[in-house]
Amino acid sequence: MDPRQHDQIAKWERRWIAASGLMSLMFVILIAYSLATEGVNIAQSASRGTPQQLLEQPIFAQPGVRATGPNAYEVSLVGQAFNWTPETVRVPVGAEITFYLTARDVIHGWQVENTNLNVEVIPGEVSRLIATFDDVGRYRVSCNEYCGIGHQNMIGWIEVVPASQLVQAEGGAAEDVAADGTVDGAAVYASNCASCHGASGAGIAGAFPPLAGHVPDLLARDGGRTYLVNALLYGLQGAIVVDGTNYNGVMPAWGNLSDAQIAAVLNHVTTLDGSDDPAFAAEEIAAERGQGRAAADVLALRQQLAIP
Ligand code: HEC
Ligand SMILES: [Cu+2]
Repeated sequence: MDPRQHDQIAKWERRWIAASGLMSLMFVILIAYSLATEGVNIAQSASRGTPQQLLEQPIFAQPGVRATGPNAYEVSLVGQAFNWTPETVRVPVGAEITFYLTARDVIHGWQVENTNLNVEVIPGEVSRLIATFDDVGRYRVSCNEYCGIGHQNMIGWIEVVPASQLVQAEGGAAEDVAADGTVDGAAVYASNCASCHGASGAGIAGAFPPLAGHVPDLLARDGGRTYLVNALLYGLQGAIVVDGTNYNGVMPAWGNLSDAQIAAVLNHVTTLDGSDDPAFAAEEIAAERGQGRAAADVLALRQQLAIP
């Protein structure tokens, strides 16, 4: 064997080693550069518990924005398939914002586009993240961990406004309450229901039942009115058939919405196809609250409606 052949190989090997060394160096430089220009923002785990315990904490029972000091705010957010509660968060520019995030069902990812805010949102865990927005604007929040069939609709917003423009936010409800105190059912629907049932209530065959034209059918049956109120307050789980299509999914409970919001959204979904106003009243919702029903109990209520 010619020993020079080994030299030849060693030379190319050296070049490859140099090339990969150079690449590592480039990575280090790029990381240092992005740390210097973008900063680091790593979420911390603030507390743990069962998802239910965490959701019962005051900050998550009434998620939203609260002032905690001069130019300091606290924002609590709940992620669930397939939306963020509240959907829109309004905070002042330049203030220190502490975000607390948790999930109701599965793991979601909370990413504020074009910023370095990116947190994994985990059921049973509260993630804390501190941020300051230097520019006024409307920032889009998307879910970046695949969480189910409506994942791509899981969009939220952060509106960063001049401090003078900030009306003290009252939880997530402010958006759909008009100046005269009436609740806009279409706005409640757009924020909470459209991600699954579709903007026009057409649903997705096999996954999310249609509501337009179907809810008046449910309402017309004996017990239909009470059933609808319960489906909103306690959710619905189990096998159902709508217009000959099978569904066997889970609808989360909407008990975090106020009585007036639930009444308004029920009026909205009942009249999507131009049916008469069923005039659900907040008192009717209040009467069914606090019964501690489960989504499966609501299925039993539905079975009593004798749907063909
Ligand atoms: C996460 C997705 C999702 C969201 C958001 C959602 N739903 Fe549902 N909804 C479902 C699923 C899934 C079902 C069927 C459950 C089953 O298969 O048992 C359902 C069922 C229903 C039903 C009962 C239909 C029937 O035939 O009995 C009504 C009424 C309803 N939803 C209204 C609403 C309203 C109003 C909102 C907003 C406040 C809403 N839903 C938000 C997924 C969702
Ligand atoms: Cu998600």
